[in-house]
Amino acid sequence: MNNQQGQGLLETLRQAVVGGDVQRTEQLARKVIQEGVDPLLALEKGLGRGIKAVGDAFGSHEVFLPELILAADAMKAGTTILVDELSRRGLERKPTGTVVIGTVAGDIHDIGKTIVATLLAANGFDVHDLGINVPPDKFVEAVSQYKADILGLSALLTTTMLAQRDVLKAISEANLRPKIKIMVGGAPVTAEWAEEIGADAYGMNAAEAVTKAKALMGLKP
Ligand code: B12
Repeated sequence: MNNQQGQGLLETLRQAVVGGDVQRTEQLARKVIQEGVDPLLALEKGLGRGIKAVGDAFGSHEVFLPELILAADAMKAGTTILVDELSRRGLERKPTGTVVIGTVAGDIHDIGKTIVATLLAANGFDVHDLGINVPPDKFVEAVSQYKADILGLSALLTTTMLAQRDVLKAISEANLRPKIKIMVGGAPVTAEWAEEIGADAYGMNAAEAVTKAKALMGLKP
């Protein structure tokens, strides 16, 4: 498949998510793998662009919650196929570090967090994904249990960004702060916010999350 056909496939993938068409999104995600298009590119430039367009339309009241839910279902279905492929490709690597990751309390968005977790695993990290709506004490427990090197906190709502700060506080109170590097992300999160709450790194997307995680481990990108 040449570059132009690849771009065309990414555009059809974007449209399938916008249309909330689960079956078509799954078919196209399989086609991405068969045709040798980079799954990460398809996640970000195909599925990701689609869901962001619907999110923006939802924000400006051009579409309503049922359409957003359908688009999210299509996005998740396509993500599962591409993420499985990324995991399969990363299987033979040696662990480069241990990561605990989750979406903070009050927040149920998990598509971006799951992509980050998968890409970290595909890059050799041993990843423990705690899921969504995770309270601070669960993060503390998991960091000790798995002797994690890095803690990743995802938040997609401006209100739940505050819960990232609560987790940092709980980690300090449990005297774990010197042992762990903390990385934050999610659409409303910025590098300035990361600095304000005393996190060690901010990742804008899954690729940057991997680069930053490697840097936190003292490894080359
Ligand atoms: C899909 C979606 C949903 C789905 C979630 C499905 C799921 N399983 O995740 C559903 C329909 C359930 C949903 C529900 C709601 N949603 Co919603 N949702 C979205 C939407 C459209 C896309 C999010 C997404 O998946 N993006 C695609 C992924 C790939 O991108 P990402 O999440 O940003 O992740 C990337 C980076 O941020 C980064 N990253 C993410 N996590 C981490 C973690 C680390 C450690 C690092 C380093 C990096 C990193 O890497 C990822 C990969 O590149 C956004 C719009 C938007 N523009 O973000 C609204 C949005 C986030 N939702 C919004 C709202 C308001 C809600 C609801 C409150 C709606 C309601 N009235 O009920 C509920 C919230 C429920 C709750 N308590 O959490 C608002 C938030 C407004 C705000 N600023 O607070 C947004 C911005 C829509 C809008 N424009 O109004 N939502």
